[in-house]
Amino acid sequence: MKKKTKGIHEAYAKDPIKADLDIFGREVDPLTRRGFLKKSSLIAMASVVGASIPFADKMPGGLMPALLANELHPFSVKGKDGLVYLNDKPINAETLPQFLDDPFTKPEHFFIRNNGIPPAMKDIDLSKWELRIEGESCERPTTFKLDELKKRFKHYTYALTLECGGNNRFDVVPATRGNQWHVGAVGCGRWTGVRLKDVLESCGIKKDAVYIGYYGADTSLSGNGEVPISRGVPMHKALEDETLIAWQYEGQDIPYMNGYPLRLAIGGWPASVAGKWLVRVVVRNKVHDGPKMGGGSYRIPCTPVAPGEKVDPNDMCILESMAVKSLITFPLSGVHAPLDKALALRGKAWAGDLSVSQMHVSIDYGATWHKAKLKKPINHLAWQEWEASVKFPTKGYYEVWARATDSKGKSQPMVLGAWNPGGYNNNSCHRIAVRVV
Ligand SMILES: Nc1nc2c(c(=O)[nH]1)N[C@H]1C(S)=C(S)[C@@H](COP(=O)(O)O)O[C@H]1N2
Ligand SMILES: [Mo]
Repeated sequence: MKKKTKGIHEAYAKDPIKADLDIFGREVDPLTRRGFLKKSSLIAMASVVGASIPFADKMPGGLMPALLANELHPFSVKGKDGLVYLNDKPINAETLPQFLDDPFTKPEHFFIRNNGIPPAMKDIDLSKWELRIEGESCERPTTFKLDELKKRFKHYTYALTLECGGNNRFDVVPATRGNQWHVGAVGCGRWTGVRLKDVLESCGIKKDAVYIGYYGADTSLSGNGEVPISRGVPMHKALEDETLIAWQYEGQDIPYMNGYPLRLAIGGWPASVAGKWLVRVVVRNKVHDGPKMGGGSYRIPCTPVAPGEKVDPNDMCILESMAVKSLITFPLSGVHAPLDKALALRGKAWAGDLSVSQMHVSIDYGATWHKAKLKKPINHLAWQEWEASVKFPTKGYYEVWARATDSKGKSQPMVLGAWNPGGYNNNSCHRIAVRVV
C-alpha cells in the first residue's frame, strides 16, 4: 500500500515546478487549486502539459491551464508530504490514513488547519520572537524572549493527540458547512516545551481567573489586520501538566505550517485551542471572547437536537473534551485478503480527556464484536495503539469496523449520534472494505 503512495510522491519530485513563495510569503508551489499562477510559471507549465502553450501571453491573469486545474494534487507545501489538500486559502490539508499508522505522526505528515494567513517565514526572527503574558487576571504582565522562556522554565515532552473539532465532517448527515475532512485531521506526536502552568504562575494568576486566550502572529484573510482565530480553555485545562508552550515536535523545530517557532500544544480538546505562531496569552476573568469563541464556532447544542435542526446561538455550548474515537490504520480500505489466512489489523484510539479502556472489531456490521489488543498510552492525552487479527468464514466482500470504549464506559456510535450544526466531534466507527479471495 505504502508503495503506491510513494509512486505519487516520486511523481511530485519529478515535477518541474519548484516550491516558491506566494504573495503572502507562504512556501507553496505556484500552482493552486483555484488556478492562480504567475506568468513566469507558464514556461514550466508547458512542460507539464506536454506541449508548448501558444497563446500563453494571452492567458488571463494567472489562470491555470484546465488540464492541470483538474489534477488531483496540484498543490503542495514545502516540507510537507502525504497530505490531501482541501483548500489553499487558507491552507487546509489532512493526513493520508496510511501515515497515521506510524506510532507517532511524522512532522511532514502532520495535518494543517489554518484559519488565516501565517506570518511570512522571512519575518520570523528567533532572536526577536516574544511571548507576552497579560490579561485582566494576570498579576504581573511579562514579555519573554524565546531564549528566556527556554532558560527559565523546566522542559517537558508529552505525546499529545491533536484533532481538529471538525475531523470526519465529511461523514456527517445531513451535511454541515466547513472543511469536509475525512479521517486525517488528527495526529499524535511528542511536543517539547515548557508548561503553560509554570509560565502563568510565574506571572501571578489572580483569584478571579477563569479562562486563558491565545493570540498568534497570523492575520485574517480579509486583510483587516485582525487575528483570524483567538480561542482558549478554562483554567483547569490551561494548568494541566500536559498543556505546553512548545517549540519542538518530534525532536525538531515545529514545522512552519504547524506554528513555528512557538505554539500551544493541548491534547484531547478540539485542536483549535492549540494556538500556533504564539505571541500572546491572556489570563481572563471571564470566558475568553476572541474570534471563533462565539456563534457557531466550535460550539454544539447544549442539549440534543434532531439532525438538521436549527439551533439558537443561546442554546449552544463550547465543545470541550473530544469524544472517544479510533482508526484502522492498517490495512487500507479496499485490501484483498486470502481466505486461508488471518488478517492482521492495527490502528489508534483516543478519548479526549479520558483514556481508552477497550477496543473491539467486527466483520459482520456490528452483529458480533471481537476484542482487540490495546496498549496503554505513553502518557495522559496520547493516542493508544491497538491490534487484532480476524478470520473470514467465506470469500466475498466484508467490512471491518472498529469501536473504542473510553474509561467511563462510553463507546463509539455506528453513525454520528449527536448531530450538531457545525458537524463537530463526529466519532462514528471507522470502517474499511476487505475483499476476501
Ligand atoms: N494562530 C492560529 N492557531 C491555530 C489555528 C489558526 O488558524 N491560527 N488553527 C487552529 C485549528 S482550528 C486547529 S485544528 C489546529 C491545527 O493545528 P495544525 O495546523 O498544526 O494541525 O491549530 C489551531 N491553532
Ligand atoms: Mo480545527
